[in-house]
Amino acid sequence: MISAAEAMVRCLENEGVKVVFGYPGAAICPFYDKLYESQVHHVLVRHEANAGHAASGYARMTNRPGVCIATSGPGATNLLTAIATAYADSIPLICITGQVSCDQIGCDVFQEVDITGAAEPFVKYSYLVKNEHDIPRVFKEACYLAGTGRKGPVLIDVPMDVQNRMIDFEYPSEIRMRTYKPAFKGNPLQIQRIRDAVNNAERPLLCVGGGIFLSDAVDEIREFAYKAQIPAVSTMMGLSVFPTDHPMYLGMIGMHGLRSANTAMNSCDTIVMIGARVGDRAIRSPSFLAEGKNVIHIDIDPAEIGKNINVDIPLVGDCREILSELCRAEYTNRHEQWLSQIREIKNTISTNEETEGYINPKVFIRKLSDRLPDDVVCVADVGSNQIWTCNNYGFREGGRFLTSGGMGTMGYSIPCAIGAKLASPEKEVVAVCGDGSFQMMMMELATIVQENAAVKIIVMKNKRLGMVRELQTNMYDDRLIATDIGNYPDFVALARAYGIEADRVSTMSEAEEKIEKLASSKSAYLLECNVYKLESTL
Ligand SMILES: Cc1ncc(C[n+]2csc(CCOP(=O)(O)OP(=O)(O)O)c2C)c(N)n1
Ligand SMILES: [Mg+2]
Repeated sequence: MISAAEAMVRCLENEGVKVVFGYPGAAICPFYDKLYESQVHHVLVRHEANAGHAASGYARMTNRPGVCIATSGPGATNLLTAIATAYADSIPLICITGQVSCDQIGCDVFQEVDITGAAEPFVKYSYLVKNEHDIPRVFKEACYLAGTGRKGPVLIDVPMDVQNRMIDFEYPSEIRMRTYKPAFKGNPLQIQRIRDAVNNAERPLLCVGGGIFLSDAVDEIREFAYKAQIPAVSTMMGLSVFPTDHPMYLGMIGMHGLRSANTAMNSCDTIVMIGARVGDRAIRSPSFLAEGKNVIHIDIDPAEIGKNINVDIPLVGDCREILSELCRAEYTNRHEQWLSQIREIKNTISTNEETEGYINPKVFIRKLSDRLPDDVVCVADVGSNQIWTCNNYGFREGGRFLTSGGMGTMGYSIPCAIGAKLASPEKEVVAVCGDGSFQMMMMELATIVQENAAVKIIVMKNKRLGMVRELQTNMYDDRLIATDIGNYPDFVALARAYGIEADRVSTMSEAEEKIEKLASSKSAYLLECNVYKLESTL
C-alpha cells in the first residue's frame, strides 16, 4: 500500500511526465513530500499563474499535457487565469491543486476555496477527488481528456486527508468512459465533397489555425496546399504553420492582420477553414465574409462548426487524419489565375521609418528573425509588441510561434518561454514582450536563473500600455488615462540584479550589433528596446 499522494506522483511517472511547474503550500504538502523521492523535475515558479503558462509552453512544444501544481485557496485562484488562458487556446494541461480536508469542505476554513466551481466555465473537465481509490483512474482519465479530441485543461483537486490515505496502487491500462468519444476520422463523403469543392473552385483559400499544431499536421497541411495548389492565410494561433515567405502563404488575417491576407479572404470563392474557430479578432463579420462563398469548416470540435459562421461543408475530425485523406486525391485544377492574383496582393505593411533616439520595432523584429536560427521558438506577449512580432517575424522551416491568442493574457510570454525552453533545450527560445506585460511576470527572472534556462527576452519599452493608449487615441478622442506607465524600472539594471546579462538599444544603427550579442550569448539575456511612445501597432 502507498499513500494517495505517492500514487499521484506514480501516476505522473506512468504518464511519462518529466517536468512539472508549481508552487507549494500546506494543502499540497503531502504530494510535494512524495515528489521529493521522484525523478520528476519540479520547477518552482514565482507565481502560480506562471506555473500554468510555463506548463502551457511545455505542452505546446511536446504536444503532451503540461502539468502545473498549486496549493488550495490563493494558490488555486492564482492559477485560474492560466487555466482560462489554456482553455481559450485548447492547450492540454493537468492542473493539480491541494484542497482542505473533506470534513472541512464548506466550512470556510483557512485557504478553502471552491476551485472546481470557480474553474468550471473554462476547464475541459474537473475532479474533486474524495475517494482515495479513485486517484489512479482520475489521473488516467484526466491525461486522456486533456490530450485528446479538442485539447484543454483538466483540473484535479485533491483534499489533504485524501492525499494522506493509503491505497493499493495499480495504474489502469485502459480507459472506460462511455460518454467521451471524440471523433477522429472524418466522414468519407464529406471528404469527397471537399475534394470536389476545391477542384471546382476558381479562387480557393486555406485558413489555418492552432488546431494544425495541436494535431501535429504541419507537414500534411503544406502538402495539401501544394498538391491542390491552394494559397493559405493563418489566424494568430496558426502563425508559423507556413514559413513567412512560403510562396503559397499570405500572412495573418484579422483586425491586426496583413492587408494581403485579409484581401485574399475577401476575394476568394471557397474558404477551407481548418483547426480555426472563427474568432472575432480573426473574422469580424462572419456573415459578411461568407456571402457568396463556399465555406468549408474542418474541426475536431463539432461545437465550433456553425457556431460563428454558416458552413456549406462541415467536417468533424482530426486535422492530420483528414488532411492525409485529402492529400490522397489527385487535384487537376491548378488555380493559375488566382495564384498570380495572390502574388500581386502579397505585400508587407511595415514602414522603415525611424524616430530619432528609438528603434523601429517592426524593422527590429525582422532583423531579429534574420539572425536567430530557423528552428527558433518565438513567444510574443500581448499588446502592440505581439502584433509587431506576428506581422514582422520571418518564420522559416522548423520555426514556431507561441502566444496567448484567445484570452490575450498579458504576462504569458516569459513563463511560456521557460516551459518551451525546458521542453526543447536545444532550441533558441525568445520572448518578445511589452514594458507593461513584462511587469506582470518579471518575478520569473528568478526562475530563469534557478533553472539555468537560456531564454532570450526582448522588452519593447514604449513607456505605455501601448495598445490601449492607441485605442484611447483613436476611439476616445485622445483622452489618455491609465496608460502611461513611466520610464521605470530600468530593465537592464533589474535583469542584472538577478544575474542575467542585459543591454539596451535605442537606435537602429546599433540594432544588428545588439542583436548579435543577444543571439550569441549562451545564457539568458535581456535586451531593452527603446520604442517611441506613439509607435503604432500596424
Ligand atoms: C492581464 C491583462 N490585463 C489587461 C489587458 C488589456 N491590455 C491589452 S494590451 C495592453 C497593453 C499592453 O502593454 P505593454 O505590455 O506595454 O505592450 P505594448 O502594447 O505597449 O506593446 C493591455 C493593458 C490584457 N490583455 N491582459
Ligand atoms: Mg508598452
